[in-house]
Amino acid sequence: MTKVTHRDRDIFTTAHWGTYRVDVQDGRVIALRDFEHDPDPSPIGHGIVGVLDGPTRITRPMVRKGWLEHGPGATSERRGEDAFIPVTWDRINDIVAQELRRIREQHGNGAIFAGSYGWASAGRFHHAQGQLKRFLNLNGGFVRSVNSYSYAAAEVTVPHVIGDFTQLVQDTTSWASVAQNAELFVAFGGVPLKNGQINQGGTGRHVQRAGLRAAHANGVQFVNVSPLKSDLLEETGADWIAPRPSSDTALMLALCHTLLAENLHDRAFLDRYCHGFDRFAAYLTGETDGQAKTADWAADLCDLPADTIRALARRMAGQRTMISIAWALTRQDHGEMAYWAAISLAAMLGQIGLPGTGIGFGYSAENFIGASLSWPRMAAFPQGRNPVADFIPVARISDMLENPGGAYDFNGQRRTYPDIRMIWWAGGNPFHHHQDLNRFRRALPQCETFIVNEWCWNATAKHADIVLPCTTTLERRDLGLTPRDTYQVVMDQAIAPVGEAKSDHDIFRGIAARLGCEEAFTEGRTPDDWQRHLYDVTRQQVAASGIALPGWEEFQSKGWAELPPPETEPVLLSAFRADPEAHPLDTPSGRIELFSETVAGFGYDDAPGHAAWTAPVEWLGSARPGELHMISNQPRTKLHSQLDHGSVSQSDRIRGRVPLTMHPTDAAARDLSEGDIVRVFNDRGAFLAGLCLSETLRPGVIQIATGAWFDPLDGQCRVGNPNAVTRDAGTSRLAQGPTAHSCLVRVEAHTGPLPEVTAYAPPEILENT
Ligand SMILES: Nc1nc2c(c(=O)[nH]1)N[C@H]1C(S)=C(S)[C@@H](COP(=O)(O)OP(=O)(O)OC[C@H]3O[C@@H](n4cnc5c(=O)[nH]c(N)nc54)[C@H](O)[C@@H]3O)O[C@H]1N2
Ligand SMILES: Nc1nc2c(c(=O)[nH]1)N[C@H]1C(S)=C(S)[C@@H](COP(=O)(O)OP(=O)(O)OC[C@H]3O[C@@H](n4cnc5c(=O)[nH]c(N)nc54)[C@H](O)[C@@H]3O)O[C@H]1N2
Ligand SMILES: [Mo]
Repeated sequence: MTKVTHRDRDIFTTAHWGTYRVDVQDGRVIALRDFEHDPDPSPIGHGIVGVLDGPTRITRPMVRKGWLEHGPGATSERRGEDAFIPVTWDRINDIVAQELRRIREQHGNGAIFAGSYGWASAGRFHHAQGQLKRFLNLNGGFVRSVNSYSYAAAEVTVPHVIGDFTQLVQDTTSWASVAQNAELFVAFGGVPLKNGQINQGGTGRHVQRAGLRAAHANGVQFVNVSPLKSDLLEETGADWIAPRPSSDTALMLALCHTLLAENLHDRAFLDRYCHGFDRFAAYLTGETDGQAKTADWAADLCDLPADTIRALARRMAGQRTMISIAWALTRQDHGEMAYWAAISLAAMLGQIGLPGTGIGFGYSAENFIGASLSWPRMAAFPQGRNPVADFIPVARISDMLENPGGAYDFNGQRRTYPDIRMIWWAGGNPFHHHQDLNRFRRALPQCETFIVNEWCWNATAKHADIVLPCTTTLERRDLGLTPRDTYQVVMDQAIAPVGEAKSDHDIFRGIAARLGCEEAFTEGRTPDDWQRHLYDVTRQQVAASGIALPGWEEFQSKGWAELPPPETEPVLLSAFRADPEAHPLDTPSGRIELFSETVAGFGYDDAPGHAAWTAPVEWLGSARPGELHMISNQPRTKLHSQLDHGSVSQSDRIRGRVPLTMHPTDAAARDLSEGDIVRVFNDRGAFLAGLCLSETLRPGVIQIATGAWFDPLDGQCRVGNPNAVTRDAGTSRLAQGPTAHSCLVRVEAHTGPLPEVTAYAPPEILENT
């Protein structure tokens, strides 16, 4: 058992949602205390107290009964229903090593899928995906996934238009610059404070609320373009415009058309900094397709008054304007085009690259966006080289499992789906995050062996063949080093590992020993050695950019360190604006491509070479009577599915079900009242939820947060995971991103006895077999 040592200072931890001091009594965590330097701490972290042990905790290695008794593949359709048999680490290491060998010999490494998408936990060393990938790279490699569920459509499209997307997100103009320089902030998808609780890799200083407040106090006016009024802090006094969901591209095109028709566009900017405006303009005027993209045209599509659209265009042209575009707009049918349209609109306004104005890719999304950060380069645990070149776009997993050898298009490539026999997940929860989970469940038996590293019995663990129990961050030492926050935090081990749980690193080390690559995996370093090494390398690297981090001992004894702010406030694309010849964009023309020959050359009917409107398959414009548009956005009480079983996430449940918000008119039409248990359904599946009524969302739209632990019974989730009904299809042939937000459903009262929630109970575990 790992020895827990406590220094003469408080125990610190950091997570994607905050930094805390940990109170431990008799070897158990009894409370977390918010970090005193955080101006706006998040309650999310407190949800962990109480679930570190107990029935939802996985305490021993487990093998699914049917898999153990009948071998790989024989009973795969029993996944999610079968019992589990606990085994020793010795035995599980043998089993996993042998199965990995078998798959490699019989099918090759190209039959192993370990995209393993997911947020795992914060901490620079104990990063589950990094550990898994390093281990598999030493064993012949694996099929990976590319891009994210967050914004895949933008990751593929934006580089064709204006440059590397993640770099643009990192370079976002700061809140301080917005407050000082903008007059108008138009937020497509709002800036919901619920999202700013999160920062990938650790959070010590929540700044989103202060950023909004400072801008408001300095006179910046806000417009919230969203189906939800609550997507913007009430005290900003934001105007609320609520177009039909998934119609933003039409709205933005009409804003562009109005600018053009009223000669409000910045010709000089378009000439100097952009490529292909004439081609785009020909589309706007209808020269190319016979349909002018006027405000009247968009009014019908967006179900907004045309005058509202024209007035917004004039206002944006008349004021120093920042456009913010939520990542949610990518998670829709044709999500590529909302981003291209927003860039085109910002280009026509001509304010890109100037302080406080232009465009921002996701002020809505995470705390670090718009925070003033210096972005030093930090060391990462090396993953090695993957000998397998094959990959899939991340959200195409069910397609892959259903069509081995099948062809598909992606970003100009004609590709073939691999024939996958083994899937390994560490640090993600596909049975929460993927769309149309009933389809995913039906497709999963294509793979013979599904291995999952997890600490809690969520739906992914329950659907596994082999479960490797991992520790949480509170049961191991780690490093909270992140460029996305000013605070760098030690991550102490607060308690001993629960049960027989091991860190992902130790799990892979044990299997590596069976496969003869333990030394190559660890390089002879213990986890503590690795952390010291990563810290020292980071310290040297940041010193090169003039930033001083304390020495190891000082860092350890204080518990945290603070990075200085950047010398100047970040302004997105300011260098390009100052001198486009010296600082060209990473696009074929070096300019903003309002028309892209590259994308046009792909010849995709669903993704032309400029921002364009194509009606989504599912939206209010195609709804049959009684259908509603479901928004399944990020949860306020947790990060995705993490800690869904904890007290914070469970606190807002209505008779054990996730709250679902509906407009009173839609409720009246269905004879539903506040607090009712409702059944939300379509041809793909169903889920139960608890009804909340509110006039702060657009009629015809319902909203439910993602993240509840999937609890299927005959295709119906008993708790309220919206992915029981979402549509699993790519955004287009260009990006093949997820489209969770384009989804039509029906809602009715649940009748009959309320089924028992089983999501938070362990599966059947057979002792002594
Ligand atoms: N309908 C709908 N679906 C969506 C979205 C939406 O908007 N609507 N959003 C999508 C988006 S943007 C995202 S990013 C995804 C998020 O999807 P995920 O990132 O898969 O969701 P998480 O719940 O964060 O999953 C992380 C898992 O890692 C586990 N974990 C934590 N620490 C460790 C560790 O140290 N080791 C190991 N092995 N495991 C650990 C947690 O218990 C949890 O099960 O969901 C997507 N799904
Ligand atoms: N508390 C918390 N914060 C999180 C996360 C979490 O799980 N919990 N997840 C993090 C992750 S991984 C990500 S990727 C980011 C995601 O960041 P976002 O994508 O910005 O987050 P969402 O909440 O999905 O969407 C923001 C808002 O967009 C609105 N919206 C949805 N569809 C449309 C539309 O068609 N048009 C318009 N105009 N608005 C629309 C919704 O009302 C929604 O509230 O959030 C991060 N922050
Ligand atoms: Mo995400």
